[in-house]
Amino acid sequence: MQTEAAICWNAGDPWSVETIELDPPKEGEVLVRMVASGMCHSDEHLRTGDLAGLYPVIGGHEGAGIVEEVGPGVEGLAPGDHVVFGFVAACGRCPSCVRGHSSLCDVGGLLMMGAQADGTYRHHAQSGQDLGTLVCLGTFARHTVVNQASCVKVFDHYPLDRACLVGCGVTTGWGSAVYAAEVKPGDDVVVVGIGGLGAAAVQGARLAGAERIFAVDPVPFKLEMATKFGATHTAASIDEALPLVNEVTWGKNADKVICTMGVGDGRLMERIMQLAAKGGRVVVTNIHPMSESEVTISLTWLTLLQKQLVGTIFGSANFRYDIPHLLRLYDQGQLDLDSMVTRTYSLEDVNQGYADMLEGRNIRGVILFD
Ligand code: CXF
Ligand code: ZN
Repeated sequence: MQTEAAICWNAGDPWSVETIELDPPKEGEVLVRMVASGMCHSDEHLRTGDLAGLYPVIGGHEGAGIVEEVGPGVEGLAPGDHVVFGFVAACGRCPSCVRGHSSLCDVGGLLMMGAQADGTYRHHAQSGQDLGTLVCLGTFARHTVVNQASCVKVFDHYPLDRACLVGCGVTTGWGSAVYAAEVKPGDDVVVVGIGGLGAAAVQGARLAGAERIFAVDPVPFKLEMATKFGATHTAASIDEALPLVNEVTWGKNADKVICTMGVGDGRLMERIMQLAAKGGRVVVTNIHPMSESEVTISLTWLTLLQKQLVGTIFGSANFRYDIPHLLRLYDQGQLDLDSMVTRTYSLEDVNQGYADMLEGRNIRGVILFD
């Protein structure tokens, strides 16, 4: 069939919306008509080359849609089902999955490369050239073919223009606070960077019972939004946050610090570590440029003050559990997804959406397909 998709042909190129050829789903694969796709910063990292990718590639990995066709061997999904994609597929059988760490799934790792599980491609340019799809999803497309291991079926009554957010940003941010940072009741938490991830991390910290939540971002609109999501204090920069956190916590500093900046910067890490209390934990959720090879941290103080520095992918969540769970919290009014969607776009306006993101105008932009 023919459909339309936003392709990045080479690192640095803008998204090019083109008609493509899409093959039917093969063994274990599912054809999905996209309803909505969030515009996460990682797609921009792929476009700029900060995140190494194999080009040409169809972008988008935070999506929700409706199943149109299933390939042989697909279980538990049928045409008409509403699905949200987990951006790291979960097979349910590998050592990580069976130990309850599906964000580290082996099949998910394989599919990250952008080809289907059998190493071939379903998406092709008009010239016939194969097109990869970001993390084997490619949600910047009216239709896509994905592996069943990437799909979770959700109730029909959830609005998919909100549900798409739990496919990456919300689960990643929320899980960064709840699972990776293990925020406990009464903790003091700093969230550095208030985009989609940061806004969800603030909400996760609030739901986990944090006492004080410090939001750090240079954009006043984002700090205003962070306050709406549960931040108790705000700062425009790490330099401004350091004395504020120290004073408000009476010199203890933050039990947990969560890094959710647009792009990580190794030169900031020492000051980020200083935000953490003795025995505190710093969680790195944001992507750093792949080319970055140096990070400045005092490992003496890491040892002497028994601090922890940990990374997390997909908020260390198990998306088959966490996506339906977070959607229930949304349904009950405990998780605010509505305020996270600042603007919506058509697929043709994808480059405008990213320009708005880079200008700090959006918590999340969402592409709506008609
Ligand atoms: C990224 C991680 C690297 C591949 C694309 C998605 N995570 C969240 O945005
Ligand atoms: Zn993402």
